[in-house]
Amino acid sequence: MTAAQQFRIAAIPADGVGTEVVAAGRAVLDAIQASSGGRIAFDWEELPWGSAYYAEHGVLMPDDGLDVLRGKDAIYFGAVGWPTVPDHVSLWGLRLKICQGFDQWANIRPVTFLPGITSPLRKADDTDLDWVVVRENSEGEYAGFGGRNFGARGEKGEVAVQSSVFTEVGCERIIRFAFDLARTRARKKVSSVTKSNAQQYGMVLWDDMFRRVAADYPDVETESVLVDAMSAKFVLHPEDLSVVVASNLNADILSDLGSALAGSLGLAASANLNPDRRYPSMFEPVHGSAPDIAGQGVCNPIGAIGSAALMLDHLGLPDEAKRVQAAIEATTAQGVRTRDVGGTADTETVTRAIIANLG
Ligand code: GGG
Repeated sequence: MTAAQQFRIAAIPADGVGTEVVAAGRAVLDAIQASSGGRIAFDWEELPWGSAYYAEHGVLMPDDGLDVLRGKDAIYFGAVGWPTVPDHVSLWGLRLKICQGFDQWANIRPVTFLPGITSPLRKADDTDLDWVVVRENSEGEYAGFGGRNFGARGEKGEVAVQSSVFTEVGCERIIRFAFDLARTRARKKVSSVTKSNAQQYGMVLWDDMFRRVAADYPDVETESVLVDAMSAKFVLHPEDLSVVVASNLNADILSDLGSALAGSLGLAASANLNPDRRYPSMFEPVHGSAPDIAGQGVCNPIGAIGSAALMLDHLGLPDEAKRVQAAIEATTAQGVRTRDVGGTADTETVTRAIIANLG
């Protein structure tokens, strides 16, 4: 018998429904391991980081947290954010610390239309919508440069400055990534999104880089669209989309719009990739911690389970990734759905159905 392939994975459920959906994803991965005939072994380390950890330690993760994660093959993340901690503190203290600390510069967010789920966009003759938002994940509006001056000029004198940073290297690598991805898809097209009429420095550099990189990919269709017009296009002409590449903030907003159009934010999976593979990549649902429904066992686990499929693919297990994605599709087609997508099933029922559908 050949030795099992071992994968060291850190689980960081973090806050709110993050704990519920990571448990669901782990149950699916346990089933993949169990059905592999000893071929695959996931070696988990679950880390208790997040807003509860902050209440005890004053930080979202320990100072040596990146060292703890460094030797892992992947990180499986839930969601961060809880009403007891200011949102910018929790985001910067955990998710962004990991994404930026490990140079996970490519955030892939597929917009997937699942069978049996009503979408405001789906028409009877139009069942094969799917596109991917590629989010620049290391700089742009999330560079973290700025400051606040607390009223140095007296009453109502406060000033806050937040600077975006666009670098030639940062723009080129994410745009090139988008073109390489487009070449693997049926529709070979990249739509670049900026607001470069108003953001006349950084986003004009982005547009310049887009034109330069596009010249290396004459077989790929291109378009440059302003973010406001792209929001309308998501709704009015989604059939014209394949790969959409945008800066950190614009892509974050567009991917939420895309997943809502596909039926629910709870469905959307994502991968934060360090494509150079010097550091571990991180896989997480697009959604946040949803304090309004946390702890009730009713959240949608599909975004997290889809993220587990992306992780399997990244780990070199494409057949297992396809099995998980097919099981998700079989489950929604059977009408086993949480309430955000019109069903009555709870998180556990959907998870069990996906496991049963692994085949
Ligand atoms: N699982 C994704 C997550 O936890 N998101 C929390 C959030 O507030 N994200 C904002 C962002 O990353 O831009």
